[in-house]
Amino acid sequence: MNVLLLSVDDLRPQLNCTDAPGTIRPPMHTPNLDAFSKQSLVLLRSQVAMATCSPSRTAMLTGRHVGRTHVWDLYSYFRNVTGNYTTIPQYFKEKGFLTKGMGKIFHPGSASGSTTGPYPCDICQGEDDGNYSWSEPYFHAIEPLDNEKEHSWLAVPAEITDKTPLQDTQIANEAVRSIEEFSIQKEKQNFFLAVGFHKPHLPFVFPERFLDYYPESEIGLPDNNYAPYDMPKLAWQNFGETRSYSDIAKLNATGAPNTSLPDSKILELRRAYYSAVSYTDDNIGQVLNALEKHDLADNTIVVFWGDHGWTLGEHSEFDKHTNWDIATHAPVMFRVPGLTDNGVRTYEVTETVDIFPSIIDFALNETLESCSSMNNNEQTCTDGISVRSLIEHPNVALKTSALSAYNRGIPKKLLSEASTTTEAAAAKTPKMSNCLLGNNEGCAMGYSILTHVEGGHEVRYTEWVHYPGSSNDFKPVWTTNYGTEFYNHTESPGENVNRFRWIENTEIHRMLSKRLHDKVALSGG
Ligand SMILES: [Ca+2]
Repeated sequence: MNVLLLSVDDLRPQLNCTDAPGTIRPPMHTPNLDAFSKQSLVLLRSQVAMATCSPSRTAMLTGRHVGRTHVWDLYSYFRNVTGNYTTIPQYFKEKGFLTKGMGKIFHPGSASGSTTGPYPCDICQGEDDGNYSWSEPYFHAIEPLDNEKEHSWLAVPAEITDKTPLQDTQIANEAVRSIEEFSIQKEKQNFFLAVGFHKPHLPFVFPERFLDYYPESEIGLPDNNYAPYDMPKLAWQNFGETRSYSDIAKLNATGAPNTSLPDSKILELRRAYYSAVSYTDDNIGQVLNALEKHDLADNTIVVFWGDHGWTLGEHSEFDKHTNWDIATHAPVMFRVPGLTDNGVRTYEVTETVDIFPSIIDFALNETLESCSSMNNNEQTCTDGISVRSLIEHPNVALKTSALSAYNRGIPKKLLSEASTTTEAAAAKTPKMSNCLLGNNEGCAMGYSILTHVEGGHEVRYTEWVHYPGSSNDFKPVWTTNYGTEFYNHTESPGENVNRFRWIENTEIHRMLSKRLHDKVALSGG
């Protein structure tokens, strides 16, 4: 079996094929993903390890939670700061597969081992994890439009895209070319192809024609354009990334809770984001069609995943960077020829660290060892588990809970400020997060689980606690609590009211707290 991994950046957990019919207004136009879902195992409650690019991608690609990778930012490279862990493409490369990557799979720059720029590292082989993961040259497409931080979205007319295809169009074209090449190679080596699309990440740049699917009059405002009632302060993120674009900056939004953006801007952003999603769906359709055209669909496992969700005004946020469901939940689908042909949908909780063990189970019939709770030195192991059983038993729980984490308050430190030589040696880069070094203050960490309680209710339970980093062996201090959240999704699927005070010091509080602490201990701390 071959493997095709399709990755999408900042994809909200709302597609026409992942939500109940009629619940998304206007309906998302995602015909290619809709058709794909009908032949796939659709994980409808999959949770990312951390709702931001590099930590989420590093966790997925190594099969480990952030408590084990120690990647909580956009610049730390796991091989440099923590361990020389095996990645999914590396695993296949070492099995003799052709492994080729393109677009955004790892986070670019120093976070994936760049050898240029201000943060060199001894173990780095170049960005995108270099030769560790890939047997073939990596492909990057250049965005032809210089729109950096100028406008949060751009609908590009056909007369421009016809002459200079957008970045993701170039990636789709290269994927199609690669599939053709793989299909005619004499050696018939199996392949692992990873195709990472940049959209719908900001800025929302897409061919203009995709606006036609979303008439302005049909775009609606979110029904919860306010912060969750009684949330802890640390739960909030001030959507600085969105506010950094000049069209948003001139609105002078503060990013404070419940201040949001003007309604007209929210509608505009929603329409542009939806159009960017449909553009990505169209690109994915071209790649999937190439598999069909070259008779590879029947012997290629296709994995589709988004690295985390995104808020388009829900909670008055325009961001990922939180522990709320709309950020921690992202679509994941597995199309496994012969196993998922009729389509399976499951609402059982799963995690993106399950992707690694699942792919090698489906493609190689191999089992990935669980990582030890005692040490963090194993090169090849996982905090996840194969999702295979959900194909036959989509209503039988795979695991008790899914874990996400988010850190707050990590002032960056220069290497010269690292407090001990050990820390300086571990750093190897000029800036390291306080979560990693833990000198003096450490950071705050929000640990969040999605789980079920008596009566079948799905709930989210989150504790924000002190995390001293290396000075406490990378374990949290549960007794230093900065706030707790509890949302019952039966009562409030949008997580609009923090009901923690209702359960505080009850049996359910003790049960959920123990469940969270046990899960974190099993996931590296
Ligand atoms: Ca992302």
